Parts: sequence; C-alpha cells; structure tokens
Amino acid sequence: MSFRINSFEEYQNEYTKSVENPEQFWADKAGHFQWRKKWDKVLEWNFEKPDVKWFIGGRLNITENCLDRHLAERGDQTAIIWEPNSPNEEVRKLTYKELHEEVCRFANVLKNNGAKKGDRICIYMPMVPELAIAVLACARIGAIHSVVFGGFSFSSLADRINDAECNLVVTADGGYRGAKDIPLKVIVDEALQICPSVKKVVTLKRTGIAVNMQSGRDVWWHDEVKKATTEFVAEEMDSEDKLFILYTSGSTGKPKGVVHTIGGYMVYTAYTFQNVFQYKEAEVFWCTADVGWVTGHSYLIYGPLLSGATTLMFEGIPTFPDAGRFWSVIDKHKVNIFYTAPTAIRSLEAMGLDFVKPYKLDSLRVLGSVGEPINEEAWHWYEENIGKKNCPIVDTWWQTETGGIMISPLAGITKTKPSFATLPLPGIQPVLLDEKGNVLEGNNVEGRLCMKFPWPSIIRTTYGNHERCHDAYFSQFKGYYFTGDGCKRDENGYYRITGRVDDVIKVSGHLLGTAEIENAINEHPDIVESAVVGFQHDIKGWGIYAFVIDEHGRTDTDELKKEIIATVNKFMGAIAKPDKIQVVKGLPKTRSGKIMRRILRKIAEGDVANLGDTSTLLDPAVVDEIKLGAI
Ligand code: 7RM
Repeated sequence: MSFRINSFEEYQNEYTKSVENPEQFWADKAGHFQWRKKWDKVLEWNFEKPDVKWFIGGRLNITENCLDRHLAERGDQTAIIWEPNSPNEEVRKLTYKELHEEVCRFANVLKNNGAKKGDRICIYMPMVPELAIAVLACARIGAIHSVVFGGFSFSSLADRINDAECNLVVTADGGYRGAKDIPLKVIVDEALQICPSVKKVVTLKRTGIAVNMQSGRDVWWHDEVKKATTEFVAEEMDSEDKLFILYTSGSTGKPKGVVHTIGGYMVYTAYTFQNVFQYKEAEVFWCTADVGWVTGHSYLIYGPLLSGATTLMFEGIPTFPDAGRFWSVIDKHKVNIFYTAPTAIRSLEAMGLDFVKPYKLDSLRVLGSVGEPINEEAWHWYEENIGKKNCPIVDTWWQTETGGIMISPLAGITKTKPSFATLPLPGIQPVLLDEKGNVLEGNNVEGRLCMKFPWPSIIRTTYGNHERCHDAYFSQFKGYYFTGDGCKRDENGYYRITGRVDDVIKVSGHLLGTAEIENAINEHPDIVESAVVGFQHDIKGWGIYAFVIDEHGRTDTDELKKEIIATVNKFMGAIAKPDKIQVVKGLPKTRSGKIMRRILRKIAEGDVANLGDTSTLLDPAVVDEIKLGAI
C-alpha cells in the first residue's frame, strides 16, 4: 500500500477504499511511520459524546518521526531555511542533523528547568528557528505545547496561559515584524502578574532590547543551552496523548483550547502534506503562516518535517521592506511550493504589478491558498502573475479543529475551479445539512458543512472543558461534526465554502469571535454596551464594525474612538482593531433583550434599505438613529 497518490484515478480508488474500510485504509498509512509499539486497534469513535481515538495502544514519539527517522538518509539535507525580517540579515539553514541536535539540546533545557511529560508549556515567540526548536523539544519530552501568536496582547496571553495552567513559558526579548519591534518579554512580564502557574520563563535574545529578568523565574536561552547536551532519548508517548493545545475563537466567550493528540495528527498532517502539494524530494516548501496559527503547526513544522522536506520559515511581513518581498524570497531560495492566504494575495495585488515584475518566480511549481474563501479575481491574479499559468492552485479548506487539510485539490491531479476547494481528501466524508439537520443528497445543493465520520486528526476535546467541545461542534446536528461553515456542492460534486454561519469572522485570515471583540471593547470604562459585526472588505475579507454605547453620551467622539482602539489593542491585540466604530444611543433589541445582529450586519454592509422584518424590535427608533449615523 502506498502513501502517495499519483493520478486522479488513484485518488478515486483511494477515496473509495477510505470510505469502505477506513480502518484498513488508515492503518496502511500509519504503517509508514516509526512506532515504538504498533497500535492494538485502529479506531474507536462516538460523535455524541464526542469520543474519538485513533491507533489505540500505539506508542511513539512524533519527533523521532520528524527528525531521528531522517538522519541516516538525509542528515545533511536542509530541514529549515530561515529568512529574517530584514533582507540584509544573514539567512540561517539547519540540516536535519543540526535540527535534531538543537531539539535534543532544548529538550534538556526544558527538563533542567523542571518541565516534564504532560506539562503545558506556552510558547510566545517571533518567527525564528528557535520557535520550531521549542515546539519540537516540548514534543520530545512529552510536554503539551500551547503556541500563542506573538501579535496577541498580554491579556489574551494570560487567558491562554491560565486556561492551560502552563508552568513554563518560552519567549524572546522581542521580535521584528516589518518596521516594528514587538517587546515580547515585556508583554510576558505583564501577563505573568496574573498567571500563578508559571514557574519558569526561558527567554531567547533576538532584538537585544533591555529586559527585566526576575531572579529564580527567568533564564536566558543562550545560558541554558550551554549547560545542555545534544543527546536526549525521546519520551515514549501513547498515540492518544496530547500533542498540543491551540486556542481558537468561537461564537461565545473566551477562545477554546483545541486539543490534538499525537498519533492521528502525525499520520494525517504528513499524508495531506505529501498528497495535496505533491511534494517531491529536495523541493523547497514555503508556508507563510505564523506558527501561532494551526497552518504554521501543520504545514510549516509537522507535515514537512515528517515528510523529510525542506521548509522555509519567514520572520517578516509581505510588505517589508516593500511589497515585492514574498516574490524576492521565492527567487532567493528557489521556492517550489508556496502556500499563503487570500488576504495576502489581495493586498499584494492592490500594490500593483511593478512589485512582481522584477522577479522570475520560475522555481514555483505549486501554489496554495488557505484561511478563507479565495475570490475568483484573486485566484486569477495569483494563477497568472505568480504562477505564470504554469502552477496548479490548491485551495485548501480546513480548520484548527480538523488538524489538517480536508477539502482540496491534489496539485496537478484534481482539475481546479476558481473559488472551489473541489473534493474531499481520502478519509473525509462531508455532508451538507439543511437547518433542520436533513441531509441534502445529490448535487447542486447548499447547506451547512458537516462531517459524518472521523479522520485521524479530528479535535479530541477543548482543554479543561469537554462539554464545550461537545456544545460547539457536536450538538447542533446529532451524530455529526459541525464545521460552522456554509457550503455549496455544484453539479460535479465540487465543494465551495461560502463562509461562516455563526458569529465568528475571518479578518485578514485570522478567526475572531465577535463576542470576544465586544468583551475587549467593554473593558473601556465608558462603554456601556457594544455589538460587533463583520462587513465585507476588499482586502481583509471581512472588516470589523463596532456599534458602541457611551455612558456619557459624548458628541465629539473622535477621542473615544481612539481610546476604544487602544483598549482593543491592550486586551486582545492589533489583529482585532475595529475598522469602523459608530457611537450609538441604543442597540436594536428584541423584546426579550437579544441584540438583532441581522439588522446591524445590514447596516454595516450599507444595505439600510433592506433591513428585513423589524416587527420584533423593542424600539424601532433606535434603528432610525443608527441608520443616520452609519459609516
Ligand atoms: C486553516 C484555518 C477555519 C475557518 C473555516 C473557514 C475558513 C479556511 C478556507 C476557508 C474557504 C478555504 N483554520 N477557511 N480555509 N474558507 N476556503 N480554503 O484557516 O481555524 O483559523 O479557520 O477558516 O471558515 O471554518 S482556522
């Protein structure tokens, strides 16, 4: 049985096998990895609880599969190419042998600082090789990593540390992002004032800014690695032990800690990496996502390293020093496969072709898109100007909770169609349901996207609160995993994701809960109440529109708006900055006190003439006032 799909016919055969006998299918795939002990049973599942286990009884360490397994054959091959924020700083390259040594060394550092199997370790770092080293070192000692995106504020960081009760934080003094320096350690210090579980902080020196080191708690990365050897026997783990926690926004409350476990995640990320991108020996793969998001976990670190690939990590941003940076990096490192987000494509498209023209881009073979629907215009721009009509585009649909790509073309194998994620990968059984939960059979239908059968990297739980996992994903439609996305199936059975059907929005590719943004806004002492909705935005996909009520009824509101932006920055981070803030006297509510978001969405879209049924409004005058002040 082979791991790789080489033709559309093979895809169809594999798909059929995966549905007819999933256990046999995935056992064959899992057999391609190194296990200390093989599993006793492939799968047990129940979507009502939910309770899903894969490769039960299997024993392994994922880092032996990412690193040790490759040493004999490709020890001297580059594992990670690191491109710094500034094009003038030196590139770093780590071979598999070097990466193995550094991961072992840092595993010793973690152990020396009191970390052990099962501990939760928070990683809050810039995009430097040490971030990947820290992630893998956690996995090597059997600790659970929780990477927090470096753009989150101290308060979001503290929430995540507290939810997982992390006892160790790995950070850096600061990080470079374009022309900005982010004072990471200062943010960590502020967060730790309210995080009693944290006993140790390991800090990498990156920018050299002065930082405060609390004695007994804070140690420097460079001091610690000097004391550590490069040998570390990987901890033997159970297939269903937790590998990581990654926080994602939901429609209510604080972010949820999505939990992935080792065996299934390993098999699925490697399988999808190799098949979707059709990765070939010695190619350079570049995923532009930050490791703070799931895409960075699965397709910058784990998928490529499990496959013995060369993965490129970029510290900076697409527009620094200018909007040609992505294309210059592609030429510089002869990137073969490039995987980015529609929001980046659209923003670079808007900068004009002069930034693309100086570059050859002739190393490219495959282009990928992830994070949100890619509109046809951006798809064509990408295909013509970056791919030179010579590279298949894989529009990959998946989620933090799915661990890996679920619906996507296989590069060069599946016939693509702009704005369609096309077909489910082997092992994936999507269904579309109507609002009442009836399965929509056949083609040319549109409904809510659900999954009726588990795949190896499905979410196992939400950390510390299994009920929440049940409620968020397995309760709306009994017996199914519900994605939260709307979706169409066309006449050929191709899938097109239409967007979220709940109160979360994708802003520049970042998933944000409107409730979460409201909570941040409400931290402002003068804000009595707020309501946040999304509106369509040409570049970001969605923009953030906030309706707020000011306690003092201020009329000159410019100052208030600035303060609100600063508050959101402080309590969430710059990614949640509202694009539009409208100060209102009241919010449209039903008689039972529920905010009628449908109406606010229409107003935010500028569609005030079609507010729909407003008969259940408690006070229709509120809506008239909001309409007049709409931005
Ligand atoms: C990987 C990631 C998940 C949500 C998901 C969708 C949207 C992601 C696509 C897409 C249309 C795509 N994880 N989404 N990929 N929509 N086409 N190719 O993004 O947890 O951050 O977000 O993103 O709404 O539910 S995520």
